Amino acid sequence: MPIRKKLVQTIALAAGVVAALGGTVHSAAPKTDAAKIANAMTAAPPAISRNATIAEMNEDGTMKVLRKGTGAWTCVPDDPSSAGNDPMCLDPNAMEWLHAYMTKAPPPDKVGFIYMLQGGWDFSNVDPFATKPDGKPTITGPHVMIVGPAVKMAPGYDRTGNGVNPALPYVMWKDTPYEHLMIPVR
Ligand SMILES: [Cu+2]
Repeated sequence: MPIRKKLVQTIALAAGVVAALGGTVHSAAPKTDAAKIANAMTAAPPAISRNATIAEMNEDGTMKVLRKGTGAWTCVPDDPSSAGNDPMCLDPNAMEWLHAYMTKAPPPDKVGFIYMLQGGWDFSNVDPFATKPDGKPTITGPHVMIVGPAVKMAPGYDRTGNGVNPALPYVMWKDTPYEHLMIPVR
């Protein structure tokens, strides 16, 4: 998953980590509302993101709507505090899940679905609230996510945690309330 606390230290740290890994620093995070909307729309197929509401997530879990949509989906632009480009599009249940995560509340007992077709970048595969690395960051390519407590009942997915092969389907944040399936699509 995505969205971390937008701490200045985190940005500095992420930049340092990525530089240390030989990657490029994520300096292309969208700045204007128009750029944020365009970025958010790349998370899902156009048929979905075209009509989606585009909203930024504030640190306290509230939303700032950048564009009101007519469809059921919400797309969120890249989180500038993480090193990767990681916009996402969420169905209504997944929005409730994300809000629960942002406010550290128990997620609703619903199944939600999220597109992350630009991929994801996470400090930790085991700690939902990590703001610094506890190993190598988990860098996942284009994927979709299934979220909600029911995910615990889906057997057969890799629960390695840190060091997982993110090219294959796996469980992120296992044994936490925010455990979810990461399913690569390319
Ligand atoms: Cu993800």
